[in-house]
Amino acid sequence: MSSADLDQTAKSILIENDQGGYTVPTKGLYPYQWNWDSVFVALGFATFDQDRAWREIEMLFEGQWRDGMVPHILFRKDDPSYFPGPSVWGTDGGPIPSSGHSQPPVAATVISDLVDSDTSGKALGRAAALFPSLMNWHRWFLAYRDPEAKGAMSVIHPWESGRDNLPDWDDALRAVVVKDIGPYERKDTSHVDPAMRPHKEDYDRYLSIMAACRNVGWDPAEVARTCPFFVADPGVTFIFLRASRDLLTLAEKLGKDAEADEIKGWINRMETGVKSLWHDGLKAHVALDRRSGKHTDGISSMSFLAPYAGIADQETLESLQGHFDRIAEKVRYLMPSYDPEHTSYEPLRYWRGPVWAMVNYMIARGFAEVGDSARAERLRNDTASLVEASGFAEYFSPETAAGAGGGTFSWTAAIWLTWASPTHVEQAA
Ligand code: 9WN
Repeated sequence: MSSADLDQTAKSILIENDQGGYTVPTKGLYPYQWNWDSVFVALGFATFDQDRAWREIEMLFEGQWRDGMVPHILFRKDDPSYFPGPSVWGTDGGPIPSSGHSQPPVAATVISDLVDSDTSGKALGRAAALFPSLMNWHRWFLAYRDPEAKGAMSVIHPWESGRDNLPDWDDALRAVVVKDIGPYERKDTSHVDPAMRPHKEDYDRYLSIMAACRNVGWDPAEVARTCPFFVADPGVTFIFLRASRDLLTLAEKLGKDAEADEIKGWINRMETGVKSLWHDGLKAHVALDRRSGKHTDGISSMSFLAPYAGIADQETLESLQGHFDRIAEKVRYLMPSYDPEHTSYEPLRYWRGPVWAMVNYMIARGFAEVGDSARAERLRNDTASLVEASGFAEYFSPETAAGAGGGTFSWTAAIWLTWASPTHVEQAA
């Protein structure tokens, strides 16, 4: 298929997955609105319909909880093809039935991008309307995912990281006692090959964490204090830090001086705190289990988001470039979600090895911003090759380019349109 045909297919996927203002990640497997999926999807819509791009994010924020949290799933209508649905979550924090935790906060960054690429003259007004909600969401992260102000964001559930079965969570997850879950029936493995999904032992613990949080009524302070899973994640930390910098730019554009000062304080806190995730042996940022105090021992794709977050001192940058080149010797397509030289690496099992288009986009953006255009281009070319080989899959084998997980996937289509498509590159040149 030519690039122009793929552009057309990508647009059709977004339009097909549109539910009237919000987009499902893919039909069947994920029939609801997911948080960070929607935000990346907005970038795709923005390439041909800016109004629709804003609508996607506005509809996401319609589900914001009273405490500021923006949930990871909004259950606008019940759909039996997904488990766990709203009744299992048992939440009551916001105006729309939802899950009980959040997802990586990419929204401020994408909103700032939409303002920069605006041709309608309406973007700054729409950003201004969302600005207080963005502030409250970021404050919520600081209060409840970094309650001791250590300057690194934790997740209370692997799903909150967006990287469900990443090997980084293995030890912390094994420490979760399986209880209060009863019998349950998974739906994901009826849509997708079970070999590409998490194991049952993982799901037992995903549900046990939910049960523990339900038992404290999803009260955010209680969740932070008692949740059996509480792990500082370099992915969410870097994305939050980057988003806070973009929120600062937005605050300045909107003349919000007090908020701008407040955000500068957050950035200082994160720039200092992120050092606690540095692993001296690996020379990269890794996860840190706050309950056990232990660092994990592997490099994930989001370790490469340091430059994206503005952490680009010489030691970090040179070390990441070294890891990048080492990994490029081991697999054909970058960036595998986990180090292919680690014993936990599995090329087709979800977040234990496969390549994800939107992660490549963020890593490449950071590398390009610090002047490493060669590695940024390598990521763009690999992403394009994966889509050309296997279409708009959920994720891809870094070894064979085989597409895996769900098909006709919204964020893969969106990332193609906004960044990976050779057509887009020609237009941008
Ligand atoms: C749980 C929708 C979501 C993504 C996540 C991805 C996967 C869900 C699941 O799908 O997670 O949130 O049921 O597996 O890991 O990043 O947002 O595409």
